[in-house]
Amino acid sequence: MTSAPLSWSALEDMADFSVDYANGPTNAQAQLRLFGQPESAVRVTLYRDNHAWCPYCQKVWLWLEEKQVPYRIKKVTMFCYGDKESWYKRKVPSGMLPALELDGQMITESDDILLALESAFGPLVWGMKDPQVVPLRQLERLLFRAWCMWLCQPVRSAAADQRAGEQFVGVVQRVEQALASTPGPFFLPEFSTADVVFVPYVERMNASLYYYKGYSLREENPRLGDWFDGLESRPTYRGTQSDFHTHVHDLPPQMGGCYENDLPQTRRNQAQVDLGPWFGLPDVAYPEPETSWAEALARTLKHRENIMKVNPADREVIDPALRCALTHLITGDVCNPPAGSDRALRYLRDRINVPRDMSIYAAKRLREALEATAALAGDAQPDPLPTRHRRDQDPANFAA
Ligand SMILES: N[C@@H](CCC(=O)N[C@@H](CS)C(=O)NCC(=O)O)C(=O)O
Repeated sequence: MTSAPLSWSALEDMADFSVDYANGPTNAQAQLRLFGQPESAVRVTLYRDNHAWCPYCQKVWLWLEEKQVPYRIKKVTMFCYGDKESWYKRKVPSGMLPALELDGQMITESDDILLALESAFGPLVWGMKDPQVVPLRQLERLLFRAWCMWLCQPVRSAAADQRAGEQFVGVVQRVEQALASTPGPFFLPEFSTADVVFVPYVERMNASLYYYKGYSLREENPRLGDWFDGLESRPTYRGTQSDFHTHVHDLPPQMGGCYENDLPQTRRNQAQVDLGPWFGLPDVAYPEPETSWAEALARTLKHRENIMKVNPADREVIDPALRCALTHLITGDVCNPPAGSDRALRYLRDRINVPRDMSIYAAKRLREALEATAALAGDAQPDPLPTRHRRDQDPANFAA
């Protein structure tokens, strides 16, 4: 069915989605997490980056969620997308993230933060210095270095790229063996610190190698596949989980560059991550919740003024075009956007961030609706996303 775009207020009426930020499941929007306890129980403040791009922040965030330690969240800008807040530089002169305040004492360095949290609240089953965890932490660093050698060095030749890939896969085999040594999906018999330590970078490896090297870590390695499935059975992990599109475009400025090879598989993977279809990518495998359409709608409506303000198209174009895309998202009806709105809708498509803006399936639904609506107007693509910085994402432009 073809229909006219719904008004903002009609769309509001259909956005039936709400979250208990403080006591509900893990979410990226909360500024206070209580887990059913009174606010007076809060001893911890976590300083993490605005966009949930910082891997070391994810490690501490996931740990706090798993242990259900009540905490406050203060968000800080990373150098690659904006200016560091002066109040934060007074607390942490280097500006580095994450930082944590525990009973008024500031701690930096994610490993030191976890050690301090373990002293105050007990370990997450097996702690950072447990003799079973220490060699796994070393293995994680080995994997990290092999990943950097492959991804973050300019590709000198196809043979050199292949060798770096083989070296990485060699370390992955050791990770597979470590995972195979326990019956369940995790590194030790229960989900623990060891898993938390692997999560941030293995999630980023899965995304970046798929896109830049045509290599699917999650699909090629059965134990890691089970490990990802095990993570996704946990609402804590789901709340911090990002997607391929977000990571492959947030990593280059953070890592100082990500270098692609020119395998046909790489080209195919890049086309799917950038242009869709986004369903079927190996960045998520748990079943889609029924709420993803409503979540995508509600989250977009909440920020629609800023979304339209930063869009390169004029208000007269982006306003009806965005309403068309949201009408299509929530009703399934075809809604023709104004001429010239294809680039504007795809500009937004490229900037949906998971989990900052919404959860992984909601983002896929929104990207699909934006792309389907843009395609009715034409095939114009926006400029590619920048790779040296992401000032297009400067939170200052999105302030209320
Ligand atoms: N060894 C540190 C590394 C932390 C780190 O490298 N943080 C990066 C972000 S992932 C950072 O704060 N960079 C400054 C910035 O981007 O603003 C830790 O484990 O906490």
